[in-house]
Amino acid sequence: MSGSEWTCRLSSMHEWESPYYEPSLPVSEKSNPLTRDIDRASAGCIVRMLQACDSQMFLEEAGATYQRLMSDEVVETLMEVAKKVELILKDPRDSLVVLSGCGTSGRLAFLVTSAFNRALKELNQSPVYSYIIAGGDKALFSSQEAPEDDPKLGMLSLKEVCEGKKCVLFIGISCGLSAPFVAGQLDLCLQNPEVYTPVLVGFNPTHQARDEPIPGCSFTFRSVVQRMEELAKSQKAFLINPAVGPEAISGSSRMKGGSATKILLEVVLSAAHAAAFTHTPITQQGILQHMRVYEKTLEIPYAHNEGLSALLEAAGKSLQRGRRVCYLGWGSLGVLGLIDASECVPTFGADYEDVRGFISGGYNELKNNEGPLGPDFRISHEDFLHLVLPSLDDHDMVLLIYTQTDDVGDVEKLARRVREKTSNLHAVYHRVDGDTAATQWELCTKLFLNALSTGAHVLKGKIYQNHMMDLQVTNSKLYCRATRLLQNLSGRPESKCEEALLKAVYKVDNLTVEITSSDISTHTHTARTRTKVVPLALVCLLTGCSLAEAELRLEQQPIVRDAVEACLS
Ligand code: S6P
Repeated sequence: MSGSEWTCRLSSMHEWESPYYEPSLPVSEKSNPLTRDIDRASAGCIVRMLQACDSQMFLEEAGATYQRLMSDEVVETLMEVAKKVELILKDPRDSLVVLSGCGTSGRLAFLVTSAFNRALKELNQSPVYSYIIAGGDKALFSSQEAPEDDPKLGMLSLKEVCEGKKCVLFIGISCGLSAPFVAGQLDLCLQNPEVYTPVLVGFNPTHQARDEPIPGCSFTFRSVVQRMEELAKSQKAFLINPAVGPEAISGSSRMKGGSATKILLEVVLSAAHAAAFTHTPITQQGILQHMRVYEKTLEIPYAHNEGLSALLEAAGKSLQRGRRVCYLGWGSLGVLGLIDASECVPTFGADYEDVRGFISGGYNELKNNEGPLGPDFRISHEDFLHLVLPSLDDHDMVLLIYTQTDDVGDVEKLARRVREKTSNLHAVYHRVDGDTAATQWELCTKLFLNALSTGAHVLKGKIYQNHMMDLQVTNSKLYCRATRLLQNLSGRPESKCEEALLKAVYKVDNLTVEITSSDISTHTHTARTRTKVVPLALVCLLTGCSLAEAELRLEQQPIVRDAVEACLS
C-alpha cells in the first residue's frame, strides 16, 4: 500500500461513526474501514493499521452518536462505581466485588481480579474480588464458546460465588452487550437489589445491545440493559459503555474490547484502592489523568514498529510452514501470553499447537480458582521443556516475555536451553522507565502479542479482507456472524446462506427435517467438532458444487483467502 493510499485510509478514521456505515450492525461487529485491505498488506503495513485501530480507542467524542472512553458521562460513572468499591474495601464484611464474562472478557476478569487481590494482600487486607468465566477455569486457556449462550449457568455461578454475602457489586463484562451468560447474571442482580448492585461494561451504545430472544428466558440482553438504564437514574445500576471503534479483524473483541475492558477496570479499582488506603479522593481529574497514562502506553509497542514488523514476519513464516510459535513468560505477562495463544484457536481456526503459551511457575503462579487443570492444559516452563522443546528447530519461533523484576538468571538459563534447538529466539523485555507501572507493562504486552498473533495469521492467509473466515461456529453469536459473512461474500439471501452453513455443519448435501427443525444450540453443538465450516459453505454457495467437491478445492488451496478469491473471480 502506498503512502498516499495510507493517508487516505487514515482520513477514514471516523467513517464508522456515520449512521449510514453498516447500519444494521453494532459497533463491535462492524468492519473497520482502516483494515479493509489488511489481508494484502505487508508486515509493516499491518502494524501501522493495527496502531491506527488501537488509537481509535482514545478518539474524542465527535458528535452525539457515541460516548467515548473519556466522555464526561463515562468518567462520571467510573467515579460512582469506584466509590461503591471504596465502600466495600473499607468494610469488606459479607461483601464481594464479582467480575464476570465470557471468553476474553472472563479472562480479563481473572487477570484484573488476581492483580487487585494481590494488591490487597500486600496491604494485609483480605481479598474482596472474585472472578467468573463462562465454562470454568479451562476457559481461561481454551475456547469454550458454548457456555456463553447459557443464562441459567451464569445465574447459578453467580449465586454460588456470592453465597452468604449481603452486599455484592457485580461487574458483568460483555464487549458486544450480547452474551446471554452475562444477561442472566444481570437479571439475577435486578431481581435481588437488596444484595446486588449491577455494573455493565461493554462497547456498544445501549440501543445496539443484542435483542435476539434467549431460549427459555423472558428477557433479551437489550431488555436487561433497558431495565438497568432505568435504575441507573437513581445510581442503583451502572452502565459503562463507550464506543472504541470496530475491531481490526471484524468482531475480534479480544483486541480493542479486551484492552479497553482492562483499562476501565484498572482505572476504577485503582481509584477505589487509592481512596480507601491512601485517602486520595476519587476525582474526575484523577480518573482522566490515569486514562491519559494508558493513552500514552498505547504508543509504546508501536514505537518499536520495525522490531514488531520483523517479529510478525518471523511468526507468519513459522505458521505458514506449519511450525510453532511459543511464548515463554513470567508473572502476569506470562498469563497474557497464555491468553493470547489460546485465543488463536477460536479466532483463526488455529490448531492448539500452532501458538502456545507457557508461564514460569505454572499453576502455582496462576492461583486460579480450580488449581491445576490436568494433562490437557500443561502450562509451565517445565512442560515446555519436556513436551515441546525436543521437537523444535529454526523454523519454530520462541518469544521470551519478562520484566526487569523477574528472575533474569532464570530467563538466561531457559534462553540457553532454547538456543540449543532454535536460533529463532526473541524477547520482549520491560524495564522501569520513569514511573512505569506493572499495569502498563501488561497493556503493552497485550497489544504487542495481539498484534503479533493477528499479523502472523493474516500473513498465513487466514483473513479475508478484514474478516475471520475460518471461525468456529460454536455459539449463537458466531452462528449469526457466520451467516452474515456468507451473505456479504456470496450476495445470496439469508435463508440460502443458513442452509449452506447447516450443510457444512452436518456434512450433508441435503438437509433433513430433523436438522432444519433443530434449534441453534443443536447446530452449534454439532459444529464443535467440525473444521472449515464457513469456507466450505461459501465455496458451495459460490460454485453450486457438492460438499465433497468443496472439500477437495480447499484441500488443493489450503490458504482460505486464496480459495475464496479463486471462487469469487
Ligand atoms: C473474541 C473472543 C470471544 C469473546 C466472547 C465474549 O475475540 O474470541 O471469546 O471474548 O465471545 O464476547 P463479549 O462480547 O460477551 O465480551
